[in-house]
Formats: sequence, C-alpha cells, structure tokens
Amino acid sequence: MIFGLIVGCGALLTIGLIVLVVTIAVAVQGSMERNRKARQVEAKDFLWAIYSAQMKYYGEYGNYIDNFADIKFDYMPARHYSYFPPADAIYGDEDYKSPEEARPYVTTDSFMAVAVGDLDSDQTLDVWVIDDNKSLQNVVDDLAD
Ligand SMILES: [Ca+2]
Repeated sequence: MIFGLIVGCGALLTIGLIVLVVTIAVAVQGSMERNRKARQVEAKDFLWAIYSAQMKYYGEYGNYIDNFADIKFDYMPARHYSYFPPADAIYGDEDYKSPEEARPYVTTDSFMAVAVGDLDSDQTLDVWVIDDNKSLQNVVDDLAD
C-alpha cells in the first residue's frame, strides 16, 4: 500500500516535471522569436530615417547623395545591422557586407539604401531595403528559414 503510494507520487512528480520543462521550453522559444522580431525594428527605423534624410537633402539640393555625412544622417548607434549607401556604411556590433541580393545605389534622382544583419547566428542574413519610392522591403527574411 505504502509502496504503491510512493510509486504513484513519483510518477506524478515525473509527469509534473515533464510538463514544467515543456512549458519553459515553449516560453523561451516564444521569447527568442519576439527578440528577433524586435531587432528587425532597428533596421526599419534606420531605413526610414535614411529615407527621410535623403528626402530633405533632395528637397534642398535637387539630388540624392551617397554618404551619411552629406545627408546629415544623425541617428543612434546601430547594434544589429550594418547600413549602406554606396559610398559609406554604418556598422553595428558586426561588420556585415552589402549583400549580392541588394546592392545600394544612388543616382541624381533615385536611391536604394540597404540594411544587413544576422538575427539567429546562422548562414542566412536578414536584408532590408528602402528606395526613393518609399518602398521598404525585407528582401531576405532571416526569420523565415
Ligand atoms: Ca541568420
């Protein structure tokens, strides 16, 4: 009788422990996913700020420009992404190169700025672009793989 009670309690404790471990694992996975999505906000914010700075420069001088200093781009330090107009770059904690999928460019009347980062330490990079048509796109989604 007592032996059966002890075995029953042990089985209940084991099941409770398994449920607790699975619950914690699911919570940690959800938290990591939210953190990665929050990092993408940095890329979007920076690219919108670059877009805005380019529009101001164009309004004043009638052309776009290919470096951050001349467009007077002033923003908080980058952390998770690197940013590229063609002649200049802002690097976060890692120095990512401008990817083949999206080369930044500037002409007199058009531009495309690029953000590159790695959200999950794998081989895929997260790549965002914005152009003079106010088109912000995630051309390579690091969270999709
Ligand atoms: Ca990655």
